[in-house]
Amino acid sequence: MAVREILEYPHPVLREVAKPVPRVDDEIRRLVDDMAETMYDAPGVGLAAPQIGVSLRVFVIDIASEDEPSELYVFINPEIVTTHGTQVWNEGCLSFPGVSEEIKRAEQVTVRALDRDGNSFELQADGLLAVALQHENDHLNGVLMIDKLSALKKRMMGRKLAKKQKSQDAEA
Ligand code: GNR
Ligand code: NI
Repeated sequence: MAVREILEYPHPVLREVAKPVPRVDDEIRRLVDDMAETMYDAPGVGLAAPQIGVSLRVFVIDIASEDEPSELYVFINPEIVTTHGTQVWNEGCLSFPGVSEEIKRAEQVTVRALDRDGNSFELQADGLLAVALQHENDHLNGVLMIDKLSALKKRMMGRKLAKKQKSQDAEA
């Protein structure tokens, strides 16, 4: 297992539509293990394969808080099959370090996917788990949280990111 580098916006891999996993084999299980380790190291509540430069339809989620035992969910070739309602959550993204914005999403989702052993399962989620599922599923389609913002918030975030880039360039 290894902690992998997390790609940041505007890395072009983050904009690709990820490809389905043809077969859940040991190589995919190694990828999943690296993703889990990278997510826990960050730390984050989820991580999608494109964020470590792998354009495959895989993500991991663990929404357990620090005082709870960890509960890792693995999603391979996920499909959101139903959604209900709306909710707003203050979201962050490891590919946009230091920024967070309120984003509107479905309140409840049902997702179907393959697990680490290649077995199909279905999960119904609400609250933060539903938010994380939709956030990670977006990553597989090259959709980023900045795309979900109003024009005004998008401009503000664009300015924030440009300012950060400028100070990083000054450091380098
Ligand atoms: O760590 C993360 N926190 C988070 C908080 C609210 C809504 C979504 C997320 S996902 C994010 C990790 C990440 O960037 N996953 O792609
Ligand atoms: Ni993200």
